[in-house]
Amino acid sequence: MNKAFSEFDETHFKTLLENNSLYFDQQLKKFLKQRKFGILKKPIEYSILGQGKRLRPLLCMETSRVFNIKDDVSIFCAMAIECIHTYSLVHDDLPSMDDDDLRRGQPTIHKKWDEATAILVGDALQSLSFEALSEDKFKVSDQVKSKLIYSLASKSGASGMVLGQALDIEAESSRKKLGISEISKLQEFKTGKLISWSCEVGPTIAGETIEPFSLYASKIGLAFQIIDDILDVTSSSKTLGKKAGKDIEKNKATFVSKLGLDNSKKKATELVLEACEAISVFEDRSKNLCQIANFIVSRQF
Ligand code: GRG
Repeated sequence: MNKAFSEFDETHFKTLLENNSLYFDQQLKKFLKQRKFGILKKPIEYSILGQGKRLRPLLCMETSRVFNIKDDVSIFCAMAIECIHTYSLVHDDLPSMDDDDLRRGQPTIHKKWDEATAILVGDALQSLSFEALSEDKFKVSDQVKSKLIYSLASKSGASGMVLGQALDIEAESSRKKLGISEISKLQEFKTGKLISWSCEVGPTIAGETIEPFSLYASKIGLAFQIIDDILDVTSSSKTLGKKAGKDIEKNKATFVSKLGLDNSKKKATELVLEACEAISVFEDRSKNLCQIANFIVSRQF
């Protein structure tokens, strides 16, 4: 592969992410405004209109751009995945789960309001995700729509992200420490499944083969988690917008505790190259996806 193609152009990526987030946030606000949430309006908006990186929406929209699918079509998938992702963060922060006080640089929902509100906000966001995908304004065929709804339900539910979370909780309470292949498997479910759905949006809407995008997703999903483990050790709560140093505090088996910092970084860098290779058949049209993969390993937050 052409090296220049896979090199990270930070300025280009920043502009791409900023423009995408601007459009995404505008559309999301419009989508939320059309609904009546009563007393849940404030906590729902607080959870989802915060400082998220909007990486999964960018993946939905960028894999769609590979096939010339317009942003006003892929935006419904972008909103759907961000709703599920935000629900997972709100529930993950609950005292019965990871018990966190800080998320996206602000107090978690159960701290700002209470536990019942946090549970309900998560529940509401999950339903809202499927409202976005079943909207009449989402102009794709019924077949594509039901394919996307089915795959998101399956990847976020008990055979996807929720299973990953259950395995993570089980591992924390077990005395037996996980090995690298078990950590990778757990992460494939916990973080990987939503990333994989986001990357498959473009080819699914276009009716094209998803394989190169699934491979790309599996590489960036793993790289994302490795970097998350690295940042937990090397960064601060202020920079991350969530509590740092939690893995050591919980004596958790992570990529860093197993491989060390340098080897973890090396592994993540290799995965980025493999991710870019997986979609290189799309040549110039996959350039931005390769930049996203690079951002995942160079990110500081
Ligand atoms: C509670 C059912 C349920 C599932 C929770 C994804 C998850 C499962 C929990 C999140 C725990 C965590 C911190 C995982 C590490 C990877 C991850 C998903 C980080 C957060 O994603 P970012 O960095 O967050 O994309 P922003 O805020 O930028 O959107």
